[in-house]
Amino acid sequence: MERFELAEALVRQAGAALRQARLEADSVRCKSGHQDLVTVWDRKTEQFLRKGILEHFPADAIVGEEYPTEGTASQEAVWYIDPIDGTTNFINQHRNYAVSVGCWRQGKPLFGLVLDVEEDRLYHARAGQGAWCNERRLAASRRRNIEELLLFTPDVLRTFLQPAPGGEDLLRLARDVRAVRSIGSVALELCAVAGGEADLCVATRSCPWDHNAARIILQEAGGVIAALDGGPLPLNEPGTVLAAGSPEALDLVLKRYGGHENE
Ligand code: 2AM
Ligand code: CA
Repeated sequence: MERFELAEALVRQAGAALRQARLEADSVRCKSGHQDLVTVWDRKTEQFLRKGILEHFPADAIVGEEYPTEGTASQEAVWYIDPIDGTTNFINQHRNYAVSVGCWRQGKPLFGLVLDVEEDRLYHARAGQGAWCNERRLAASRRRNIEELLLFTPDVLRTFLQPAPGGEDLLRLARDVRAVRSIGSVALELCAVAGGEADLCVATRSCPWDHNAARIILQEAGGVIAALDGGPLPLNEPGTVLAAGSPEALDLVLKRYGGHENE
């Protein structure tokens, strides 16, 4: 079995189990605080994905949210997995959460899969082959007028009121765009940009397992993703992610609101 096929089978199985999952009060734990949560299902699902991947591809490396990295970046393929992206939604809403699996080889994208579990929508892309939501081809937005853009962010409070260095002008951006919306899952937010439902996304403190699958989908849909200063988004470090439907829209935002003012 190829890596992509394996990944799709594992993600769909993980999604089916999560749809059936019912949380007991004692299966939720705080990590760094009461707004940073993990459940037994995050752990179980990540174990399931890791086991399935390593059974078929024992020499691959795995970077996931809940367990230490297995292998090193020099290995043939590196998998970035988030068993539940949007854990808070999983707990409180039982919707708007995703299983996210991205695979890279020597720093180059192979494929990304993001399953919107409750909607049973699989966003998927293989490098060079376009981006899809189930069987529907995705195309990112071409809008370029700031006042027409819809800005998605998974964390309204921190993004605008406690901005990361260089993000001090994001509140002005939020006032200038058509509206700000929040799903609460970095992966689903980036897929919304890939599908043209959002024009921009800014996510502070995003981790490699949050965005490395969806960024492949976004790029295959014609969108762009960068660090907040406009530089390339690192593959293996957390940071603020800025995504747009087109290079022109990203440039516009960076010029007018970026940490490194070009005007
Ligand atoms: P998670 O559900 O996998 O933790 C919502 O805040 C979005 O930000 C989610 O995609 C969430 O991913 C992500 N996120 C990652 N690290 C976070 C942190 N330390 N605190 C809050 N959200 C975090
Ligand atoms: Ca997670």
